[in-house]
Amino acid sequence: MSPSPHLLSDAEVARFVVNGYHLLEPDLPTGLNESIAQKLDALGHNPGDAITEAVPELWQVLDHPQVKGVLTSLLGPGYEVQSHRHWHCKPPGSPHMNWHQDGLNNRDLFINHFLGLYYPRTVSADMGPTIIVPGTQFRNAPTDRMATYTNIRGQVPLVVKGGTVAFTHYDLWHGTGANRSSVKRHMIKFLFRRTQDNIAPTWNHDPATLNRPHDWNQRGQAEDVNNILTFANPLRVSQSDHYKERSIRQACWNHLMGAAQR
Ligand SMILES: O=C(O)CCC(=O)C(=O)O
Repeated sequence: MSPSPHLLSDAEVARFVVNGYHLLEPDLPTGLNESIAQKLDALGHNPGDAITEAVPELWQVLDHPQVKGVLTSLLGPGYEVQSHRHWHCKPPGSPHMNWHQDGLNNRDLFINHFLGLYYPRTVSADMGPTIIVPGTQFRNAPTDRMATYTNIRGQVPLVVKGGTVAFTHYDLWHGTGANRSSVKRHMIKFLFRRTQDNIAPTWNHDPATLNRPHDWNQRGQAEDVNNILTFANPLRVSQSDHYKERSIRQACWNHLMGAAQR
């Protein structure tokens, strides 16, 4: 693919593989986020998949070049916006949601589908943010047990600016805080799917960044693929666990690079 200002870099793709999420603050037209939030405030019922008919302005988010850039980078240019979508409204006083993984417990070790969570209104810590656990996307856990876990090390509350889109791996562990504020927290969940295996990278790829030597000072903070895939350890797991994780990451990266086609 020829370089584009909206496609991700190698380091950003590698970080998605490792952490299972990527945050974007697209440069949306002035007033769009607030007008979407106000329309959602006024909705009397949840229209399910028809949320985009009730609030057609949501297409301006999905069609934004920066949003398309992330989707193209991670799923290829033929990605599909799936017909299922859902408005998650957390009104004031709503309780927390237990940890869970979406999907059917058949883990996808490659990046063949994922979610886009759009927050039209700024989410503060007391508004019931989505809480994700970076690095859990390749880890299966019994759903009933996971629901009893409490404060998981490494969790990240998505305390975000209005207009943020959080792209999250389908299997990332997540839940929410309680909404203790007096404001409705809105999130629209979209699903995206790959339709074709890559035959080459679909992001701004620079072959020169591959195979850099180990950087024992920067480790996972380094800005090249090799060091990110080798060292990053968002869950701070043990060394033997990390070895296993690394081989899954590498297979995922190779798949994105188009290795399956060669
Ligand atoms: O409302 C949220 O922030 C999270 C919703 C959720 O966990 C889900 O859609 O699976």
